Amino acid sequence: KANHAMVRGAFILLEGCDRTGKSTQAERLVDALNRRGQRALLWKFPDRTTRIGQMIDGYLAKGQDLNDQAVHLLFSANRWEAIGQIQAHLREGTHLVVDRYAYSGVAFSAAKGLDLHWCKQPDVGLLTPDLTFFLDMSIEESMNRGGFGQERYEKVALQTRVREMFHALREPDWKVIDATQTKDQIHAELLGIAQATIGCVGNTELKHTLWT
Ligand code: Z5A
Ligand code: MG
Repeated sequence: KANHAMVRGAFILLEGCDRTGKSTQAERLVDALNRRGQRALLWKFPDRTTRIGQMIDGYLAKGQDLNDQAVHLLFSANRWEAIGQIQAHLREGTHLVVDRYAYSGVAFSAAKGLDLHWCKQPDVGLLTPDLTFFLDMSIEESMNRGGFGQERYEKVALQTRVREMFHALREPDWKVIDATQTKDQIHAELLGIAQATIGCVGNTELKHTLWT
């Protein structure tokens, strides 16, 4: 069987502060791709379904205490434990739409006061996204959206530092999206850019170059 016939899937990441619409848009993007006959799968970090993910959920949602470094390493381990499955899907030609990743990992831990360089180390060499959308809006506006305030990190001062960290981590090729637009406007913008990327990744190799 000729290898060159194998077209891999695209790794599309959505990043951003809380309540910027990442999960809403990730779901809509996956649905739209599937409806166009392009196999696509949603992957959310943290993945709270694994054993490591349950420890993260205990910390975020159930008030269980862990020190900042230990939690940071759990979030990273939660990505590494998934990466084999993610790669397998991509190699089979399925597109992966990923809701948060290592940039969230570093932005939150650094915002809590951990050293930025230290924070990046556990994710060095992780699979690199083909396309990253950064959904951006002011913290004031995102606070007005539903569901804010239930979990440990949902405080204005921390969220403000997280946003600064995201901007410090921003790569030149990120697509910065105005998250104050309507859901339909954002969806149309994301779908168009995603389609263009999907058309390009085809025969290229997966890259394990995050922060290398
Ligand atoms: N965290 C970490 O510390 N380290 C790591 O490595 C990782 C994560 C991966 C949980 O993440 C926490 O983990 C998070 C970061 C930290 N900290 N906090 N806080 P999570 O991904 O599970 O967080 P979440 O609770 O699922 O949601 P979110 O990410 O904060 O929200 P979102 O996905 O960006 O937004 P949404 O759920 O799509 O929309 C929020 C609301 O706004 C909802 O009512 C929508 O209907 C509404 N919405 C969405 N779009 C719009 C537009 N365009 N207009 C108006 N209203 C809208
Ligand atoms: Mg979400």
